[in-house]
Amino acid sequence: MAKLIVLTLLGMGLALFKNHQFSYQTRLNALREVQPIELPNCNLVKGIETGSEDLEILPNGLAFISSGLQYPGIKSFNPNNPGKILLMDLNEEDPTVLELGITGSKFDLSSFNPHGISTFTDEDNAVYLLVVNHPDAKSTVELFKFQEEEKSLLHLKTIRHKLLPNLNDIVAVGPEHFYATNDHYFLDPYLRSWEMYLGLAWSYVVYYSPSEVRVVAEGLDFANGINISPDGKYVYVAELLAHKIHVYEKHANWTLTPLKSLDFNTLVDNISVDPETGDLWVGCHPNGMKVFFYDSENPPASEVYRTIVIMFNGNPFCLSLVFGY
Ligand SMILES: *[C@@H]1O[C@H](CO)[C@@H](O)[C@H](O)[C@H]1NC(C)=O
Ligand SMILES: *[C@@H]1O[C@H](CO)[C@@H](O)[C@H](O)[C@H]1NC(C)=O
Ligand SMILES: [Ca+2]
Ligand SMILES: [Ca+2]
Repeated sequence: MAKLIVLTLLGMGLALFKNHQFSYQTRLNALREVQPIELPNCNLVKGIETGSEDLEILPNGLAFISSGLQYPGIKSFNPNNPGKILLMDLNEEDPTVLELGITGSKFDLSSFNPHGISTFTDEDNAVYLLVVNHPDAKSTVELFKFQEEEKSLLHLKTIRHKLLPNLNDIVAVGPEHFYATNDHYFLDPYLRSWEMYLGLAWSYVVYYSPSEVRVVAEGLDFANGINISPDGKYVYVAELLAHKIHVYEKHANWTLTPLKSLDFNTLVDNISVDPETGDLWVGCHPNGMKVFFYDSENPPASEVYRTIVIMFNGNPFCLSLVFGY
């Protein structure tokens, strides 16, 4: 009898494990393969050998690029050097990148590890760049003022908070006000890997301002890119391992209510919003297994989706279509 029970429990355990293994593969989209596509108007921008994690374009055509991220579990092309913020002028015929100098006495350049970025322009046309930073595996938001003449960033402030433990991306809604995604719940590397492996979906979104900080969305399986519609009414959050983009309605008190979700067959990462049409341009990883288990012989691909946003009775009704690989 005892043997039968042991055997049954073992069988149940194994079935659960196989089931879990299957859902883990599904979450990573491990079986997806893509073929390269020729894009005639696509040019390699030289001078960004250390990767580009996020990109933000100002209305005047100046683009900020965050480069050199070191992130636990992801292959780094820049293991021994600090990261940087690059500037690119898209008005130029053949745009090149320039590394922005950073000024401000209190900022530690040697541990700079920039991740998601966002800009905010105030009524005096001062441009603020908010940067998720991971100095020594911690999470902070660095607030800079862009000095266009000097082509530099003046460091104003470092923001830390217990509700901002595992930041990935931010979207600024004021000079010191933003929504941010935490891609994990746990800080401890061991607990973080179990959290991801088990698919606990404890990742969440926070609203931060100097006077108020609160969780505005939760229950996400690796919250990643975040952005806002041009009219400021909707917030978009990419849920990497559920292959979804969630559309939230933003209220005057900064809380969010879920409106709808879009399904993709890819791991959705950073989201850019077209300032004129409101369409979403989404940077994605077709196969997460290849991202988390990097092999230079069989490198992970990436792809871009354009999601056309159509308003219907005042609500965003979305249609998603693939743009290219
Ligand atoms: C989006 O993020 C991924 C990595 O997380 C990166 O490979 C890609 O270049 C980023 N895309 C943009 C447009 O920032
Ligand atoms: C925020 O505003 C929304 C919509 O008006 C309301 O439903 C919600 O209860 C408010 N929440 C808080 C915490 O004030
Ligand atoms: Ca961003
Ligand atoms: Ca990201």
